[in-house]
Amino acid sequence: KQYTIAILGATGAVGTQMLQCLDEQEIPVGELRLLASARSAGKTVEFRGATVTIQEACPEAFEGCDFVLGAADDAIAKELLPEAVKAGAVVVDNSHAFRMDPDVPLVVPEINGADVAWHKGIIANPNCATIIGLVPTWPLHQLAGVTRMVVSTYQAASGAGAPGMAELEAQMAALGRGEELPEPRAFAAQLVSNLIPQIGGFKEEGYTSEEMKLQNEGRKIMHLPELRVNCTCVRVPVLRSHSESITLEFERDITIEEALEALAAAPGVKLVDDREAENAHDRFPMPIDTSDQDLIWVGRVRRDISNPEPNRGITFWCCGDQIRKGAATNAVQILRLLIG
Ligand code: 2RA
Repeated sequence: KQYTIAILGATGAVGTQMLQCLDEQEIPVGELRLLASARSAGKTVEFRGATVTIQEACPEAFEGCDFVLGAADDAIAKELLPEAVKAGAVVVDNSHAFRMDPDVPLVVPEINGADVAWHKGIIANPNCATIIGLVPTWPLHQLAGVTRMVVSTYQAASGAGAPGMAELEAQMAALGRGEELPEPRAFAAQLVSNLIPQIGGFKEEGYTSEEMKLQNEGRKIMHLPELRVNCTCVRVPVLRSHSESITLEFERDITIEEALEALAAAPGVKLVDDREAENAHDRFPMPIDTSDQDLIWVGRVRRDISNPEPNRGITFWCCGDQIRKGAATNAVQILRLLIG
């Protein structure tokens, strides 16, 4: 069977990556509709040897669609995706608009793929930092029951969208040539050789919206309503991979050997943890290793020596591509679950 599939927000970093993932994951596409703003309408994109013309996004564009991949911002998602459901399409949305809706499954296929069964038209793709942190957390939870997570994230400029990446590249190039950073100190100018400990707006108790997502989405995805999470999200001058330092607390004993064995076998994970290795690339994961591929690389796995119980805490480091597994790849993997 071939499907009529639309991408809403087809020209952004995530929408463009979704197109590539449809091909990579061999999704049977009969008709492809690329929907974007009026500004992009009329431009063409190649897909599997055919030229596809970008159309302006509007409710009528969903007529006859089997599936819609949402890669637009929250406001456009809220406005248009319910129209897609009304037109009979099943939606996989990457925005934050529907993630916490009780009628909307929030899915990481390696963790709770079965939740797609109760969708009512929309399935939400989790936040990139949530996906990247939970893929390696899940196998350890299955072993020993996670009760608490303390996380620090080091998030790439790509999370701020394609303009953020382009700006950072330009600023880095300018620095490389020893030029002055141009004023005004735009997003990237503030970022080069700097760190910004704020992503999203400030919410309760001084945490940002990005930091609360890991707790709120983590509880929903892992079906752990009591999970306790303390997260600090930081923007760093890296192009497209997020990194995270994660300390987990468990309700049952887990040794390092058990943790390493579980991570080595975990779906979606690549374990890179050899302190004796010749070079850093084999010693631990780094963003330059994980960009433009779909696995979450995990390393620096060690017992949490600050936990009063000798085998109830594990700390590790992980890196993953924010645009791929953090967004587009995960969404198309959900689509694959729906198609079978
Ligand atoms: C960020 N997770 O990294 C947010 C949105 N992609 O900026």
